[in-house]
Amino acid sequence: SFSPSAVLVTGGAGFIGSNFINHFLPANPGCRVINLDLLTYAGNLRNLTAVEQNPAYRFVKGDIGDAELVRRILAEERIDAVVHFAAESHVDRSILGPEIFVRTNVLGTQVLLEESRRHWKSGAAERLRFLHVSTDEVYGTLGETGYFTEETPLAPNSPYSASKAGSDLLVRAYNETFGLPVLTTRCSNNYGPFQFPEKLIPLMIHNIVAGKPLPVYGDGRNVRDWLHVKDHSTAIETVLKEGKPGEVFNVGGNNEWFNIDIVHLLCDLLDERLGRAGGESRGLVTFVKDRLGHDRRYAISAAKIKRELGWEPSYTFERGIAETVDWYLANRAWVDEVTSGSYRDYYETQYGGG
Ligand code: NAD
Ligand code: TDX
Repeated sequence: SFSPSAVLVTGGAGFIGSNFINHFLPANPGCRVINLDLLTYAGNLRNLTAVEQNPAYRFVKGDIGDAELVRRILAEERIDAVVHFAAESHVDRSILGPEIFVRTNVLGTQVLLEESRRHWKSGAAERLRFLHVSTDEVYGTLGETGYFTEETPLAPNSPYSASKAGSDLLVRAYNETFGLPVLTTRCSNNYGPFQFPEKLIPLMIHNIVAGKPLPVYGDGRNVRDWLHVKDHSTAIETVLKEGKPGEVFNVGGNNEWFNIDIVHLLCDLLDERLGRAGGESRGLVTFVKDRLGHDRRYAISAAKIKRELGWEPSYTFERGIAETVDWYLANRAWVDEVTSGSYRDYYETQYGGG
């Protein structure tokens, strides 16, 4: 098993990256974590107050596409593992403006790979591992049956997923061509604390609390598989330490839901907590124009990671979603902060006011 001594985490101020650092740092005493994040609209240092005083933690504000900066961090910090989260991550934004998705997700990943390869070749980190955090969306869409496996051909349908697939293929090529010890994880939809309220679950929680319309795309019968972000973090840690370089691991929760059922569940949980009459918030549901290229169903087989590495999710959805709702209710200040400013412009463009 591989135990790193200094991990470069990219995108560690975002939703999953911050949850990963908050989990990994206390769980791995003796290992330093350097968080490189550009602090785009999606990055928030308030996600990291639990670790900011930890002497084993350091934050660097910067772009993964800045080769010189990346080179300096890898050398100065004697990095022996890279865990790569940094990306543009929202499908709807990729439809409004694809260019930044290619720049960050494809070109940014290539710079990180190239600098990691040089660092590794220089002998500074013989046992370097590069873990690329990807998504089930690279496999495209499923009909009513079947599952994505690691052998499913890539067939991305949105600019977001196409840019992630591009990065996955570069990661693969750096392993095949240069032998760089890479690992790729492809996870299903995450939920949990610190998720930006542009994504389905926190957006709906936010709107229910505010009594605003709940915009459900199309017929609401698209299917997603939901995994608690802490379970994603333990999967990444497991793959980093135990995975065989060159391999891909799917990660999922075996927890498929129609979007409309998730929205109804959130309505009911919040009616209870806000002292509203049963069914009251469901009245806010509004079916709106479908997302362009909207993938119908994602479902992932996580059989390989379970079989080979023994990883399994620990949260039941019932517990995870209730805790998440309670977290958002207890952290109104966090939500207010991230939904001010540029978020308002995005919301206006995507949903037309409100
Ligand atoms: P997020 O949008 O919440 O966070 C992304 C982070 O990357 C932000 O902190 C942002 O500031 C940073 N970033 C963006 N561009 C950067 C750049 N050029 N240089 C440095 N930092 C930059 O995203 P997330 O939901 O936490 O997703 C993290 C990763 O996990 C992404 O690669 C995403 O594709 C993947 N993923 C997400 C999900 C999901 O359900 N959210 C599921 C599977 C995989
Ligand atoms: O307002 C909405 N109404 C709605 O019906 C929003 C924001 C979403 N939806 C639907 C679209 C999807 O079918 O809900 C589903 C989930 O949407 P998102 O939260 O935007 O997630 P998704 O498009 O499935 O992508 C997510 O999972 C895979 C992450 O954003 C990606 O980063 C990850 O790779």
